[in-house]
Amino acid sequence: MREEDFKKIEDADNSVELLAEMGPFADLMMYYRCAIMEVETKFRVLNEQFSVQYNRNPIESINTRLKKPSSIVEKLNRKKLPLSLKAIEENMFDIAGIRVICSFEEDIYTMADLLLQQDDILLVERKDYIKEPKENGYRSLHLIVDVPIFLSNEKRHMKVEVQLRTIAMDFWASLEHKLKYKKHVQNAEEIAARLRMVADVITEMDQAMQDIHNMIELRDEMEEHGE
Ligand code: 0O2
Repeated sequence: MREEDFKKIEDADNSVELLAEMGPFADLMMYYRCAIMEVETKFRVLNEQFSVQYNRNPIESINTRLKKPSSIVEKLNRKKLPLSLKAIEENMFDIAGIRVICSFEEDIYTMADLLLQQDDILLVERKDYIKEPKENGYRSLHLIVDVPIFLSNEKRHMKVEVQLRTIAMDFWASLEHKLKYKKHVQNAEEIAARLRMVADVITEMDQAMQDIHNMIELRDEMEEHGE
């Protein structure tokens, strides 16, 4: 693709007509949308099975997003990568994003393991910001996975970024995200310090909720066995 085509892509966030003109780029975005559908369905299937077999839903909600064209171009420029579809596919693994919100921390690891066990899923990268939170207090489990999509004439392998978090981690990250993208925030340091403090509080809370949940599950099991 030519440089001017990428300029058009950058301007095309709100213009479906313009994007439709960008044949190869629009195709690539369609492949990523298909990859999101594949991975989202895998999580929904797991949640459904848990709901029937264990009478509970480990997944609270799932959000998906496709990176905006302008953000793709901005990231390519920032990383000094060429403006090409090849550069996007080979270097940008967060075009297709899926966020899985779980009630409990253990469910995050269960869901991640169950996804990674599937024989068409390949793990490309794993970042565990729960075991090792970021300096600012950010916690989540990040996976980059390779998933095949089956089109009418070919099979393609696409990368999808999966973020798994508890409800509390997600609540925290949404608020912190606002701080990052606001340009002129007064008291930014104080806000960052309070966010770090709250991150510790929710880490403790997640742990306490997990413990209580395990106690309830154990009691249910004992009752089932007539103990
Ligand atoms: P958006 O708008 O959510 O997409 P990368 O720059 O992506 O190649 P990086 O930064 O090492 O590499 O990737 P990482 O650490 O896996 O983080 C990618 C995404 O995780 C971010 O995407 C955020 O969604 C989330 N994330 C990571 N760190 C933080 C954090 O400190 N606070 C919050 N709120 N979210 C975080 P984007 O592209 O930054 O944003």
